[in-house]
Amino acid sequence: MKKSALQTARASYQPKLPEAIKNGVTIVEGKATQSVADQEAIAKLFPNTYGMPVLRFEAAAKKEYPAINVGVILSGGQAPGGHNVISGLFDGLKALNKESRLFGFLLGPGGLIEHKYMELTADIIDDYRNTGGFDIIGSGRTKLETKDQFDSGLEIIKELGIKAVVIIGGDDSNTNACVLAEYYKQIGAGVQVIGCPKTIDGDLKNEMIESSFGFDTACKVYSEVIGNIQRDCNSAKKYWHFIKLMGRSASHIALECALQTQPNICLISEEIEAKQMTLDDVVNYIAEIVAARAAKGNNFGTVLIPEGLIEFIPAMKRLIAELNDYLAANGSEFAMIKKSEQINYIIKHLSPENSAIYASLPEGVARQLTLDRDPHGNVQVSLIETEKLLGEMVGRRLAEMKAEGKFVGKFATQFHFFGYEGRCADPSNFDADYCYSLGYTAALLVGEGKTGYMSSVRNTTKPASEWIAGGVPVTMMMNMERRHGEMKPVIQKALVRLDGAPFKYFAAHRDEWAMNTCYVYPGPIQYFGPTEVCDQPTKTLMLEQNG
Ligand code: FBP
Repeated sequence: MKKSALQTARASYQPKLPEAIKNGVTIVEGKATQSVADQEAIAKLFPNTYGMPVLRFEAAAKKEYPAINVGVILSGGQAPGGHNVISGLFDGLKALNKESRLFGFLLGPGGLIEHKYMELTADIIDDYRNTGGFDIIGSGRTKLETKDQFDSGLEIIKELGIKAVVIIGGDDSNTNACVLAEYYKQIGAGVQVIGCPKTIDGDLKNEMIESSFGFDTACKVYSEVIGNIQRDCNSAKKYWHFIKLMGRSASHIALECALQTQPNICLISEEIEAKQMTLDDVVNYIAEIVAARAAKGNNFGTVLIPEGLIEFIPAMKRLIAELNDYLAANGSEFAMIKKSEQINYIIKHLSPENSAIYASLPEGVARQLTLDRDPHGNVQVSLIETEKLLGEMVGRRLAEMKAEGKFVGKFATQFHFFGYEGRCADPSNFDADYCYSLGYTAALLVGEGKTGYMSSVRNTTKPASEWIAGGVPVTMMMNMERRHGEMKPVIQKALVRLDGAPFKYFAAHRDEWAMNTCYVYPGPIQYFGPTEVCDQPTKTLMLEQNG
């Protein structure tokens, strides 16, 4: 692998660890825990792993540990810092016993089921320290959920003498990790399962997990480019930039980027849903700000749009649900309709409310809603170009306002989508340290014989030496939710809280940011330099922890 100058210099960065786990450790157990909701149902489904205490590691005299073989899996979308979780895990296992070995299952959970793996030796690990990406072993979205899969995994686990599997993933992958932990314990397989909280989306967090890794770096990458666009925008003063930001469902990324860059407008899906806003309400909200800025001679601005917005607009949600049902039942008839007639065909066959909304959509979006479907026949919401949808509809609304004498300016647009470019960036110092600590902590949980736990590192707005490392029982984060028509135990997804400090701060400032140009230009992530430039956590975390 040819290395860039930064990669070479960055390879020698030694990530920081909490002081308490640098040498020997002892476990301090908290009280027995309960799931966040549906206690009876979850306790029944997890008789062997429910109710375990929260664990905290404290410094103690060094102990002897036997050599342990461990398997690791990267699951789901890439997030900066995955390689540091693996290097922390590797170093942690070697610190327990230098004969310990680490095996990586290839291309996600599928590697465990299909017995595809590689041993991760010191040379390989060294090549990937402090780098972005998941390419060391690859990732995948195969869901680990059936008994056959668990049994197939157990065959290779036994063959390699593996005592524990560490699953690095988001809420669904960690839910499945817990189901696997429960199953292996129930059948007496002697295999531990530990989870690590990953996702740029930032929606795997709760009282004990302060943030999922990768959120920090991804938001800093997006904020850098948003800042650059804002400077361009403020220089030429002639475009409105509509910027869609990744984050399948929750709006944490959009909110954090708004806190970092102070755009003119940022939409928060959770607020739009809470206020039961229609698509027209959202369009009017943006158009009013464009018109008010134009009245002051400012025909430019920025709008941040969370990727999941469409599904949070109640009327759009109803339209998508009807389209899904209608096309599932009448797909073959629809396939026979001439392309030029398809939109009219759908308009004629939907209920009056949904038909009116569908007819009001720009043609490109209407087509996306009916043609681009996933293997289950559902609309691929993340492919919908929401930024263009809103830009076009705002343009139409402004034309009406112009005719009414309510808009006096010009409206020219540019569109952007920032997603994949942030998922594999070299981890920021925060993510490099946080991930390494999560991996190292996972090794300690394995060494202490724990299963059904998620590695947890808290107190993260303080210097790394003061971070608190331990484990949280995964069942503690669960509730029952309807999935594919059935009630299932799942880790509760954390959406943006409208009563939380980050949203409240944003809401208190957004009117000023809308009318005045208050852009902030964060610049690129810095890996070397003063701590106030290089080591800051996200604004979301700072506000959540410190108000
Ligand atoms: P995870 O939840 O698996 O971490 O993935 C998050 C994410 O990056 C979302 O923000 C995005 O909607 C999705 O993955 C894209 O998925 P894919 O990589 O399959 O296109």
